[in-house]
Amino acid sequence: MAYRDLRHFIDTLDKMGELKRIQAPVDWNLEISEITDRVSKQNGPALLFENVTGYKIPVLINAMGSKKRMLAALGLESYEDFFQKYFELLEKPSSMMDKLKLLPRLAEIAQMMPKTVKTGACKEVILKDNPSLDFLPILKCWPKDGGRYITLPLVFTVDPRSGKHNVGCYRLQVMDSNTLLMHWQLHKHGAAHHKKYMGEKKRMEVAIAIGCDPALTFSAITPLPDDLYEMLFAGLLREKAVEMVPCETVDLEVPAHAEIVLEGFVDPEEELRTEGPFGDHTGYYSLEDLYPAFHLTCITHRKDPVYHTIIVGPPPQEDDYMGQAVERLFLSVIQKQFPEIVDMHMPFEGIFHNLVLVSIRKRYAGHARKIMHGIWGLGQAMFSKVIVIVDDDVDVQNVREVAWKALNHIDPERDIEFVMGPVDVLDHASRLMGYGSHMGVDATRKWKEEGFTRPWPDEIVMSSEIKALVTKRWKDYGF
Ligand SMILES: Cc1cc2nc3c(=O)[nH]c(=O)nc-3n(C[C@H](O)[C@H](O)[C@H](O)COP(=O)(O)O)c2cc1C
Ligand SMILES: [Mn+2]
Repeated sequence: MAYRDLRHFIDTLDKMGELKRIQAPVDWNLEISEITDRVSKQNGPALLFENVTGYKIPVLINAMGSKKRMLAALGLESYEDFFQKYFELLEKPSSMMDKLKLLPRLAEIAQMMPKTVKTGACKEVILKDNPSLDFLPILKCWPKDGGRYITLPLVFTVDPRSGKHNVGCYRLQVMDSNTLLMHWQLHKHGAAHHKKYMGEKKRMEVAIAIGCDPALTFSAITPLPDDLYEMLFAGLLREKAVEMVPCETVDLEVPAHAEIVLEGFVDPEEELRTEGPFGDHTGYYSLEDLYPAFHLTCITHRKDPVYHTIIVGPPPQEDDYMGQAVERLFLSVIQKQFPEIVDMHMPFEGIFHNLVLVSIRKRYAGHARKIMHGIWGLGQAMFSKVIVIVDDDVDVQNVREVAWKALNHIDPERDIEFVMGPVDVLDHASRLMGYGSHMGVDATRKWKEEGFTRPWPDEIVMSSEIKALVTKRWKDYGF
């Protein structure tokens, strides 16, 4: 199912009883942030602040801040089966009939490709003369933040060589009424594009959409492979093409139903500027660093736009549910590569990739280590800081069970492996920014083929007859 736009999703949240409208006047400066943080720590609803002091535009926040709302945002009942219908298309059809059956499915998928339309609601107001960001209720999230940040933008860029499009969600620091800083980190596709423009000394056009169908916003945060266009992925999620409109002042397209669109450019000749600090999803401030400036050339928006934003900070928060959706959706994709993986879990406290718990069906000596290295080689999973591999009798969704069994099963000197590699730019402990160590823990049972010759003890389990008897007699005991 597809939402037409963000307000269609807001209406749906309202009908689900998952939206709280707040009419009391609130300040963009830290107040909305503190309210939202408290609400998200209490598993509270999505919030629509309708009266932000000094602004006419309402602020939507915490819209995807629970598993229920995140699933609703993607129009899914569960994450686990989502890719299955696409995998079927990749399997070799066994007969001519099977082949023929696939044709309509392929035609359906062709219908999900992004589609250019002439115009859309995002063009209701077009501001080209001295456009200014001043009408937007952009938040300052945390006390030591370097300024106000647009935290949930969809940033559209094009590779100057291949012409391929990308969308990433990269926070934008407001410098003044028409300048933003582009926080695309080193390993991200936006940064790769920027590097090419710098190399060729070419002006880099950028378009930013704020407030879209949440399937589009989610696609912008999803770690997709290079050159896989996020708007195509969004089309697959919503099973309907994303309608795109050409921008006014740059040669890019943006979602036709966006609430607000910012157009502009990055000048390759200009020096990078200091961005940050920013209270980040690690629960710490990310430090200052150098990022390029974006110069605004045009704003288009709806007549009565909604400003969609998010705060990140100590978990649990809204972005954890986005991370969980990525984990659950992409498990089946990872299992295509590594069918021996039974389950995978990144607990919220591990901020996505600091702790990855994986259970496997172990078939050969060294199998756990092969999986660790496989994960370190997969896209943004390269950031995985600590990977713990357990056998398939461990439920990785149960962190207590993992801790109990893994800690019993390891001989640390033998079972822990350190490797060097790229680390997340936000990792404040690594020896260098973006480069450091990773730890793999092989917490599987050790085999004689791995040099372990002592007997391995059985796990304690009561016999089923006695269990049944005690269950039956429970009341007799006086409990
Ligand atoms: C709320 C939120 C804010 C984010 N902010 C940034 C950011 O400022 N810079 C960044 O590089 N990635 C940020 N990310 C992660 C990227 O959106 C994510 O890595 C995405 O895959 C990037 O797209 P790309 O792979 O096309 O570069 C953020 C993610 C979320 C959920
Ligand atoms: Mn990308």
